[in-house]
Amino acid sequence: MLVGVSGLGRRTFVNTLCEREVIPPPVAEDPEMAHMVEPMKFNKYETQMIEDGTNIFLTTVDTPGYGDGIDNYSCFTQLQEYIESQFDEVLLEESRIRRNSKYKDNRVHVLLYFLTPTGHGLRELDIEAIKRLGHFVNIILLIGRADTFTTDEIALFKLQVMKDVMTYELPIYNFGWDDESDPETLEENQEIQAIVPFSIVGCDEVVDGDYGSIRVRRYPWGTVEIDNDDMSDFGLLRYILLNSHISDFIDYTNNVLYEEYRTQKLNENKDDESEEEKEEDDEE
Ligand SMILES: Nc1nc2c(ncn2[C@@H]2O[C@H](COP(=O)(O)OP(=O)(O)OP(=O)(O)O)[C@@H](O)[C@H]2O)c(=O)[nH]1
Ligand SMILES: [Mg+2]
Repeated sequence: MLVGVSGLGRRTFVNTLCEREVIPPPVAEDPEMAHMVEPMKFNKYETQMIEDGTNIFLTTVDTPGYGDGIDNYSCFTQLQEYIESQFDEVLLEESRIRRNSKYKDNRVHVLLYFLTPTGHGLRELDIEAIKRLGHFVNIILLIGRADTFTTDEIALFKLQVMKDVMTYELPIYNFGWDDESDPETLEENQEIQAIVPFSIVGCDEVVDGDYGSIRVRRYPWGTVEIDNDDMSDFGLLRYILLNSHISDFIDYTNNVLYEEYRTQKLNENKDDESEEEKEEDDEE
């Protein structure tokens, strides 16, 4: 799932990630309607690709309209309801006597949260959203349009963002959560954790380089190579999302986040039932 205020490059990111047009370009806006704020939408796109010999079925949920209003609480509620409703579906499916073998798991395994490149750390909107959603979904922070920063500025911005994450105890996905994993994996994950939030630059065109084609974003004064680790974290994030951590995200969602939700839901139901019983007893 992609969440972030308008124009941070969500569409460009997904299309660069999948190397094809998963999300089509927006239709031109009618100037007469420009003053109208449209409600947030959930747009689903499905795509299939082969990564390192593995077939990947990727569903992308884009949420245009997020954070566009003056009051954005309804966005948080809508997002939470969307994510919870997928959990509820699994809960319902689990309780069926005859399970549907064709059942498709629609849970959101990763929420990519795009931060605005302000240079000022997190905004209230970001903090509130992460607080509300972080217990239901793996949130990964990205910095959209990261090419607006200089090398020093991006380092400082990342530091500020992580300081805010600590101060407000925000439940973002922690790559180093499993300290029982083997030392090599743990070290690797801790290194990744030190890079969060990922700086992202979306591809604009593909040019021929000395060793094959290079994906770039071209400016009047030079070009950014999207997959060059010195220029952005896109290449690393792509590897994490589609290769190294794909099963970690799915497992963490199922074994930790969903399990917590399930326990809480079942307890609530039990409380409701015992209250009903009590009321019945009182009536008698
Ligand atoms: N400078 C810069 N511009 C970018 C980057 N990625 C995308 N853009 C540009 O930003 C504009 C918006 O990009 P989209 O990918 O449509 O962004 P979006 O988040 O889907 O936007 P909305 O759907 O309008 O909310 C386009 O003009 C892109 O070319 C980036 O990494 N750097
Ligand atoms: Mg878009």
